[in-house]
Amino acid sequence: MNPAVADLPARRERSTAEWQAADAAHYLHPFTDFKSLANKGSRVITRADNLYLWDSDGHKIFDAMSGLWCVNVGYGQQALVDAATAQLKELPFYNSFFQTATPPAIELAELLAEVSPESFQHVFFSGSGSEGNDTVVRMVRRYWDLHGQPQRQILISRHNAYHGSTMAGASLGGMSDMHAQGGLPIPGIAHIQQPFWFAHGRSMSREDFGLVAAGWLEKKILELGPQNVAAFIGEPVQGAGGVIIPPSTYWPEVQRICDRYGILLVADEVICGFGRTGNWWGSETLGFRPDLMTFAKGVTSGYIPLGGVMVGERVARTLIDQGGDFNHGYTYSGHPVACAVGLANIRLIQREGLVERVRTDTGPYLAELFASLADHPLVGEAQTLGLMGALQLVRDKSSGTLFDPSLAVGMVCRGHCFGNGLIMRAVGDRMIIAPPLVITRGQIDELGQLIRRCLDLTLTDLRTRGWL
Ligand code: PXG
Repeated sequence: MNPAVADLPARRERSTAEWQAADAAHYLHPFTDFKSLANKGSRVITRADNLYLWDSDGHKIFDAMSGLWCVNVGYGQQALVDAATAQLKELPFYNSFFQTATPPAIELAELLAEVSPESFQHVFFSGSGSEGNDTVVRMVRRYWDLHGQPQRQILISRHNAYHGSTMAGASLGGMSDMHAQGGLPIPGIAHIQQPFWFAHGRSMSREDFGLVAAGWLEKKILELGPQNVAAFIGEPVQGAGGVIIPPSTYWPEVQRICDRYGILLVADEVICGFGRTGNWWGSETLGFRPDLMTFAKGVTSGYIPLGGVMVGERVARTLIDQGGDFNHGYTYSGHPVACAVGLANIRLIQREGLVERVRTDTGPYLAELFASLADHPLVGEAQTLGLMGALQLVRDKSSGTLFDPSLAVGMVCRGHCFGNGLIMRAVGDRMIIAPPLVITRGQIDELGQLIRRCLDLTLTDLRTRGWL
């Protein structure tokens, strides 16, 4: 070993209080009220294996969120560690800017084409999902420039969508709290309502509502002028927005509308990609054929940052055949270590048959569990698709009446989950999960027991507070 490395001090073991003090003194966390976290103290996660995390007090936690929707193969996969280690030794970095490339980036591009629908033969790498969506904005505008329609600038997205936190990503996203800071959205982005049946469509059947919600896209296109619209972007299933699973009629109708006006269709597959919905891509499960697909997270199971855009033939042919320089890219586009981990990750998913397992075994089994949780007095709607699930908490089950949002009932439930060793997220009053794809039937049973216990504790708590 390099003597300089041997001399490095090992990481100092610290108590939770010491970690929290140092954290509060120096570390600004994403999407966080810094002052309130500093007063409360972070939960410090120190290690992980399979589906489980341990915190600095030694508590074991069932991670039903796969880190942040990304650890698809679960924690502790030696093949990914070995791939990173070998690549770090051989070639830790080289760029792809000046007519150079590295073997892992080339091989990963090849493998991504293999696991994608036939029309996707090319990829543009980024370092994250947000950067991937910045690439999308630049790429679709470049596409229309090359087609002699530079006025086609506008990308249409949806309220309550999440497309990242860069200027373009946050603008494409439909989170009002994000738009409220920093002068967003940037020009050339328009939003329509989301296809959220429970919130916006309960007066009609899901299928009818799906067509109505897709119709909002057509209405917006006509309002803006089809000649000005570059693309429509959406997550096949909205993740951060609360696992909003659209009616089956929605995406095929969106496809028809985009085709009708020649508008590019972009699937943000950052959460849905790499097996989450039971196919390699969420758009395959939801029945549409995008022109571009943004990915990140599951491409490396979160072991190392990597993202990108799968570029379908329609756009690729234009960029390649008529293009000239595309003046866009990141230092870490095609980072060799990240790509080596991506390769090991995808090969592992293939070898273990995880995508098929989600589609034919664990996905349907999770659906059965959620169907059984639907009888709980707090649950107004229980939905899953593959290994994503949402429980809508309601004040009155028979009428589906929601709680007053200011009570933040979802956070009460989340508190009980945390206290009982379960990470389940709250988005408003929707409790959501997206466990690693390696989850077994036995672990789904374990998850079911934990969720039911936390729902029961929440019910008792709400009654004690007089909120029910
Ligand atoms: N698109 C989608 C669909 C995402 O879910 C991004 C883009 C941005 O990716 P990066 O790698 O730039 O973060 C995401 C990220 C949440 C939460 O609260 C979700 C994400 C990120 C942070 C929090 O569920 N998704």
